[in-house]
Amino acid sequence: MNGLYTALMCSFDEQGNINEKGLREIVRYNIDVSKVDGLYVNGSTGENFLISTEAKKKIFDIVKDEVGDSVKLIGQVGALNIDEAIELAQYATDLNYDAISAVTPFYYKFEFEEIKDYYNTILENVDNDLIIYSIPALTGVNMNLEQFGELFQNEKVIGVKFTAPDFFLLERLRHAYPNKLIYSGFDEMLLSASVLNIDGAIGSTFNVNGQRAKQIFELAQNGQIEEAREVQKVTNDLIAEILTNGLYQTIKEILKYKGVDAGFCRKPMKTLKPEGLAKARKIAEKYL
Ligand code: HMN
Repeated sequence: MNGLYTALMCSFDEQGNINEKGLREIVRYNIDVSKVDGLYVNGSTGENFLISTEAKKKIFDIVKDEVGDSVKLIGQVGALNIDEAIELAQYATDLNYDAISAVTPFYYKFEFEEIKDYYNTILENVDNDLIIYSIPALTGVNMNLEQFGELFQNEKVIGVKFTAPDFFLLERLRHAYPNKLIYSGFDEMLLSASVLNIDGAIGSTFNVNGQRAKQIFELAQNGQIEEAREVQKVTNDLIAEILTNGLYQTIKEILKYKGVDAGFCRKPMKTLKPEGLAKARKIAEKYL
């Protein structure tokens, strides 16, 4: 399960329906051009929290059908409705997803014991491994070293997607739990995380910048830090421009520039205006 995983985008039409042809093209681009090691399906980047349970299942189906066994698949199933999380976990498991992942429950201020119970309850109901999805900036859930350790006591919890700029905690986690998988979640910090000996990374910008991300990760693993820094510099120039123009919208426009029918984002996400579209095209021409 090591390596680079794209946090997969989904193509939607202007009404917000899944564009199956476009989704398959995004999958193919990631596998054939970016050559990533796996896909993280129905994460934030897949606009998972904006779509119905049926749509989530349909995306799991289409992606598995397109991928077969060619790369690893992690299915994100986390939901505030725990019954939905269990249903999706069982669904992805039946489709032979290699692992599931679940975001920490958010919105309500859950106590840690409640968060632990959420993970253990999902896992009592599904025969698969799970990767915790920790993204404090979006969920407000900050867990410390000991709390991660408590979650890791369940042997079906095989790792964490660590999307936080806390390198002290990341370093502590790495040394405390050498047998758990740690994936870095912020693409702009990939090199900094890689030197701490992470097992892989999961990122949205890998949809278009997967080749550079792989280089950064592999160069860092080989100790070629100076070379890795240069690739991270170009990557961060690209990410900075994407972030100021609209993250998911701009990635979709770059994919379209590469001939991939990436469609639109679902409301309430914005649609790019002509200036934003022009800017996205400039970014694509400059970096890809
Ligand atoms: C997912 O769940 O879709 C991703 O794994 C999330 C991933 O960590 C991305 N975070 C968000 O989009 C909030 C990053 O790739 C991020 O987009 C990137 O580092 C730019 O900031």
